[in-house]
Amino acid sequence: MIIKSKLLMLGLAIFGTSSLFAQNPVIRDQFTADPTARVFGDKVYLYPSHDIPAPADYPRKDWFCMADYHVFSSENLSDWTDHGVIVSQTTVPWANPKAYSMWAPDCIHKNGKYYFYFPTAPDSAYGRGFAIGVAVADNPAGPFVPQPKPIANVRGIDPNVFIDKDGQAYLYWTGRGFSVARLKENMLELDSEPQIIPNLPEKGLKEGSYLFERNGIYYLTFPHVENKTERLEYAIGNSPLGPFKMTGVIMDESPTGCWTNHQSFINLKDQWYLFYHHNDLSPAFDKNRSTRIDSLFFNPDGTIRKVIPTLRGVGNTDAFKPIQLDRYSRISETGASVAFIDTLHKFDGWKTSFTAKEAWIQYNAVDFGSKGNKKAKSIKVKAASENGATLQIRVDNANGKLISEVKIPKGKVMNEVKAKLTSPLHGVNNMVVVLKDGNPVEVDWISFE
Ligand code: FUB
Repeated sequence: MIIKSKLLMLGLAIFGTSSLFAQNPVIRDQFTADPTARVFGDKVYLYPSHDIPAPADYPRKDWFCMADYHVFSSENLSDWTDHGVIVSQTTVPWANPKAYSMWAPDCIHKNGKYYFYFPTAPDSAYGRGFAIGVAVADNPAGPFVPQPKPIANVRGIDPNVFIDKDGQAYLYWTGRGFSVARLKENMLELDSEPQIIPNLPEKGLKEGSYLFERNGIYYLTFPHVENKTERLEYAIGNSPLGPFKMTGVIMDESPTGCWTNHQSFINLKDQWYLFYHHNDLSPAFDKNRSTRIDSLFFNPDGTIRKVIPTLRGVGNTDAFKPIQLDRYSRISETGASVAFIDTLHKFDGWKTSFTAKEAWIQYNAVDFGSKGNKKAKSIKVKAASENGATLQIRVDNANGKLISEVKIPKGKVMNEVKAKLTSPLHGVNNMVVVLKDGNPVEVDWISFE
């Protein structure tokens, strides 16, 4: 959810943001693909590309369509401020203003400036295909000023910049395979001839290379089509220039069939996070994608543990705010499902439906606060049931301790219904909502008081 109100921002500042949490996808009022996340100061900045439905002057209705870039920032991974458009195809001096080809970008901080790297189709004076440009700002949210020309000697897409411990910056991009070159101190020009990175899979599309370092290991990560759609793979090396050795798969192909995926990595308060995209808000058209975040873990030998994509996302969810059950951790095999609240307005989000006796949905890591602080004494459920239904609220699993029974009265319209808890709850708990009888019920959210 995007929060812009100054009051809420003030609330975040006062109450601290030590807890990091998010449900997937993280931005729900527009499409955000190819997410590059960076930690600048005490905030995470998200530089995604911006999928839009094709406008009338763009004939390729079945292809990627991107006219500009926004930047978002967050202190807790959940509440994102949209700082608006930072670069647009109509304001980059060398760009074709009607190409709608502003593909995967990156941004990096050096010498007090922020450098935003982006690919797009250039004006005919610069030839065909894609070129890569830079826009420069004094602040991570801009304003960014595009350079008058694209970077010389670079053709391709998906720029990524890595700055090594000695301060040397490297630019990686996708053209014929992956290329890498040193950047000059000004971050605007190459300082070496581009080299193609060898020893990577030759069969199947590869794009979106992203390099990061941890404990002296350099991870070259990228989406690759091994079968039909992209999965996230990686190779490791002992320098930014390699040599790299193929090492494994970070994330399998999207279960929803999204053709692309695209990754970046941050370490925040000693936890690694993977940013990637699926097509959650556009199930029927996979060129309208949405940013997701899941936690990333390493094995003792430095290899990456495969990340299973979740709806639940990361961190603990506050028990005293609406909990979107549709971003569940587990769901019963039958009788429970998730659907858009309004199929014509997908940005309105989802609801859960229970249609069979004892169908359940489990939502993990709900934070009720520590003992002595706030305690949950009752539950509120926003739901509707045409014939009336009873929901049981349990902890741990579908057979776990019963803490409340909520009677949803007959009615077609969603209403808020309250019920007492059998005993006050505190700490972090996994919550399970179970349909006691078989009467269908739809739930928007649950929350505790
Ligand atoms: O978003 C357009 C292209 O799709 C990106 O540049 C690729 O990495 C892929 O995600």
